[in-house]
Amino acid sequence: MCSVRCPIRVEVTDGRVTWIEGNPYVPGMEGSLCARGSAGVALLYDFERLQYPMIRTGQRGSGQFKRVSWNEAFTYVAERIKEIQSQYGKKAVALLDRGAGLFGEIQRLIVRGLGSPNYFSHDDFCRKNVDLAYQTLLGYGRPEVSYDFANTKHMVFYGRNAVEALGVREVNNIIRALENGAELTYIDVRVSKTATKATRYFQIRPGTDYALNLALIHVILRENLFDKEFVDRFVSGITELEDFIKNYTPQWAERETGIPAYEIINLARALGAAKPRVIIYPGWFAARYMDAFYFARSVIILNALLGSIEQKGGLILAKTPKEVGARGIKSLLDRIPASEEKRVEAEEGQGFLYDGAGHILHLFKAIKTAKPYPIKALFVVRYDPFAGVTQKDIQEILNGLDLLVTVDVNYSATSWYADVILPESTYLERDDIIGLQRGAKPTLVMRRQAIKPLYDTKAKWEIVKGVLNAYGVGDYMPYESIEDIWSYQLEETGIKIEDFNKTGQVALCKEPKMYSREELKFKTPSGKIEILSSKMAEREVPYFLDYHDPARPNIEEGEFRLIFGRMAVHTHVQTHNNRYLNEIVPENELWINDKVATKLGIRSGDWVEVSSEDYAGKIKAKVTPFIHPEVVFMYRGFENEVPWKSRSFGRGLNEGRLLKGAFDRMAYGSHTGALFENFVKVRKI
Ligand SMILES: Nc1nc2c(c(=O)[nH]1)N[C@H]1C(S)=C(S)[C@@H](COP(=O)(O)OP(=O)(O)OC[C@H]3O[C@@H](n4cnc5c(=O)[nH]c(N)nc54)[C@H](O)[C@@H]3O)O[C@H]1N2
Ligand SMILES: Nc1nc2c(c(=O)[nH]1)N[C@H]1C(S)=C(S)[C@@H](COP(=O)(O)OP(=O)(O)OC[C@H]3O[C@@H](n4cnc5c(=O)[nH]c(N)nc54)[C@H](O)[C@@H]3O)O[C@H]1N2
Ligand SMILES: [Mo]
Repeated sequence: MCSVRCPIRVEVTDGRVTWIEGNPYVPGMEGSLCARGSAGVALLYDFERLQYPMIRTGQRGSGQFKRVSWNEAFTYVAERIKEIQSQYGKKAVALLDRGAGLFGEIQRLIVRGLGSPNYFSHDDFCRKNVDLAYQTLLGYGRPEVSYDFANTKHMVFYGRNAVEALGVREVNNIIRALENGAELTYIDVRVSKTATKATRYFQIRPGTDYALNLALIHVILRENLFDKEFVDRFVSGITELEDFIKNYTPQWAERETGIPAYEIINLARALGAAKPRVIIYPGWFAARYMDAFYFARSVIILNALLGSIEQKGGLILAKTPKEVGARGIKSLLDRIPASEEKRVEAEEGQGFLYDGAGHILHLFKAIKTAKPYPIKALFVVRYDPFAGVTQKDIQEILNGLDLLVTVDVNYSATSWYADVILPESTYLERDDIIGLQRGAKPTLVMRRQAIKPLYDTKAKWEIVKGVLNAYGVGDYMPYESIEDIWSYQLEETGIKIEDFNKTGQVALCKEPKMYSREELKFKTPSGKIEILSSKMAEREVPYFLDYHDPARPNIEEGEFRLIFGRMAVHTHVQTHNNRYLNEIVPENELWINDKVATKLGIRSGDWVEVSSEDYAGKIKAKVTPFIHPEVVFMYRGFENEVPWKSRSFGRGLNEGRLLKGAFDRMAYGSHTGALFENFVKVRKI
């Protein structure tokens, strides 16, 4: 039901799924699930989801499709791809998905099998800044760093609304830490649910978290609060950091952030006292402000100064199967030769970082402008980008594409505009490839079919196989069954399929493995934590970014910065039509500061219009003292435009339609999105 993929156990009675709970064998789950996890039954038995393959018959966006057989669908897609490739080259095909995740290797076989390098994920709108920041400093990626909440003494979260934008294990561990006496410092522009659990809450001025961190680093260095042994041994570039940070005093930061200087100094001292058992959390959804990449680096630098890396109660580095004395699963992707061509953004020169998955903003640009070269066919898998962008952006993307194929379980906004829809079976009706859960105790996990598909849908591996077969490269997918795939993946591990039977997972070692400071080595070229990153030098990205004061809206005129976030009972856009969850929260409302609202004559429950230059919508106001006056906030992704989804159709307001210009804006150094840099007008109607 969301990308956290909390492990579950499913009960089936007389061929019907009757109960879903947290996997009781997984530590931290304790059988619990959130509302969304429990509502999986309502997804499964929903008549308003995709039921069979379809090809568009009317205009794009008209909602006119015809039902076809799987064979027709595969043949149609393969033929269109061949036509496109003969005109524009193999690399004119791209695939965009919702991140690799646990089981995501499988869809990448499509794009590689079709001979193109152009694989992209949603990460640029999600966690890419954190990922790149980790890579530049530690040589590890974000999925390779976990947090030992249960044993920490002090956690600092910047808008990481962990108890609402939740993963069950993480919340359980955070709450346990609080019960054990740990402190939580929470920084947000509004009082989120996590703020209500915090020991210390700072209401920060929007977009100024970087200033706060520069001042924290300043105090920690000036007052020698850092872990000297750790820093001497592992951190390079301290002199340059000291030089950069000189003028960023707490008094200066007070003027930027609105947080009193003495509070910043006190926080630095509290962290110094609790070190090394501290977690300064770089967050998750980090595509917010233009300086997000440098902000994420400042968070990781704070951890490095406090010695909390590879430390009980701090940040824990993932171990490869080899590092724990085991053999890992074999890659399916490795069987297919990679294209020699360069991905679109790799053609775009220096000045920004990239890694395994391409930059989505560069993809959008290439589709719209045919530069650096045309992208004419796009597969979108388990992702609904059109739900979160402006109408203009949808139009420009569609104008550039000759073929749009979606693989989804629901009628997503993107599917509504697609040429071909390939419906996947829900996670309760299908088997997936074995995944590797990274961490100090690397663990293989298996997801198994609970019941047979209710409609004419297929598992992802079958869809991939169908496309590659029809295109004439079936050899890349020589497996006849999921057991064939599992056996191939497990070939070198000594693990058998049956070993997953009881708990759904097999750990590759008995105890979590941690390195002592004597053994520890980072995966950067120097083996150290590189403040002067080799990766950045190579790509000509500056090591430091000077702080820029974020623009202030004209509040008197009813202008605000637009921010948004996740809510506990929904997953982004995909659950708004879920029968159970829709009943609990059918639409969103607009949080607005009470003093400002009074001036604008707005009271709670009033309808207001929220508008950008090219979109306006209406929503009910929620007037509250618990939000900064410069922003308005809403839960994301409502106002579904697909009439087939009758429960959520037209309800609430979609912030994505208001993000004028956001998809041409690339964050400094990382070229990710910066989605909180938009202003809107609000007025009572
Ligand atoms: N405007 C705006 N844009 C954003 C964000 C925002 O807050 N606002 N947030 C950003 C972030 S952090 C993220 S992570 C993304 C999230 O954006 P999305 O990933 O688009 O969000 P979801 O609503 O989770 O949609 C995922 C899609 O996967 C489909 N799906 C669900 N289960 C399955 C399955 O088993 N198989 C298949 N094939 N499909 C499935 C759903 O039906 C849905 O269409 O959006 C990013 N972009
Ligand atoms: N229930 C549920 N849980 C989820 C998801 C879901 O859809 N539903 N999605 C998952 C995904 S894909 C992601 S990426 C994560 C996201 O996890 P989070 O990033 O924790 O979640 P958001 O709700 O996006 O939180 C954004 C917060 O940033 C705050 N904020 C805005 N501007 C500023 C600022 O300038 N400074 C500070 N300090 N805070 C600011 C907002 O007020 C908001 O509370 O959640 C994951 N968990
Ligand atoms: Mo995300």
